[in-house]
Amino acid sequence: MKYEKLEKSGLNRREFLGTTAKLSAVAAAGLSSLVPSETSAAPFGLPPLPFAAEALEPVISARTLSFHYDKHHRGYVNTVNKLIENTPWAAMPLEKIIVQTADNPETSSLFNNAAQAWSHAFYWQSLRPGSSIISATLRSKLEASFGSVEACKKQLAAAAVGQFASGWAWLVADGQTLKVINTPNAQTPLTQGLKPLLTIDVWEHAYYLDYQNRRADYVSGVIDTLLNWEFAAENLAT
Ligand code: MN3
Repeated sequence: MKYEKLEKSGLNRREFLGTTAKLSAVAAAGLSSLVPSETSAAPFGLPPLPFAAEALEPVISARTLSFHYDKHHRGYVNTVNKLIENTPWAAMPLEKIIVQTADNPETSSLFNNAAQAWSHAFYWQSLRPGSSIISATLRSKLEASFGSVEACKKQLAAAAVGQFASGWAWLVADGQTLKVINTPNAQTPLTQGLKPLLTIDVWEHAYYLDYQNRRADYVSGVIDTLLNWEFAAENLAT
């Protein structure tokens, strides 16, 4: 997410300026960031949803979206805040916490919750109601990497449907090449030196109320009608 999105998300100017210094290292690394809360005791706030709860219907119901955002996403953010309280992690941006706690059994709980907090904020931005235009720059990158936009969508669907049990499907930039990958559980491309452009949550909580075991129907609905290609282009340009 970019700074203008922080402003739109309701931070006042003082809060916005306060976050800027904290985020500059993250921005320099070309990574997106959650919205840190400057006003509460806990460092990270739950970023506002970029759309109304019913905006993604009929592909994702308001009921699914409300549980997913208000219970699951909020739960991850709250747990991160509890785990980092009075520790050196409290001074770090979320991305740094994720990278520093990865692959260490002693910090697996913090890693899992921090990565899930980050990935959900990124997932909401990856979706949008209504039509989404693929920019000429992004389209040429997609065509160079996959052959066509349709071929990219097919790979994304295969990754999302094929991810065994819980996880995520991602469109990422690996240097100049775009790739589709999937990650299990809370794993994220951030720890693999890859730049995320879009993601699809394929944990059962993302679709089970609406689709039960029919993950493929949820995935095709998201890919065909909800992916935010403008967000992908912004991430690519960052
Ligand atoms: Mn989820």
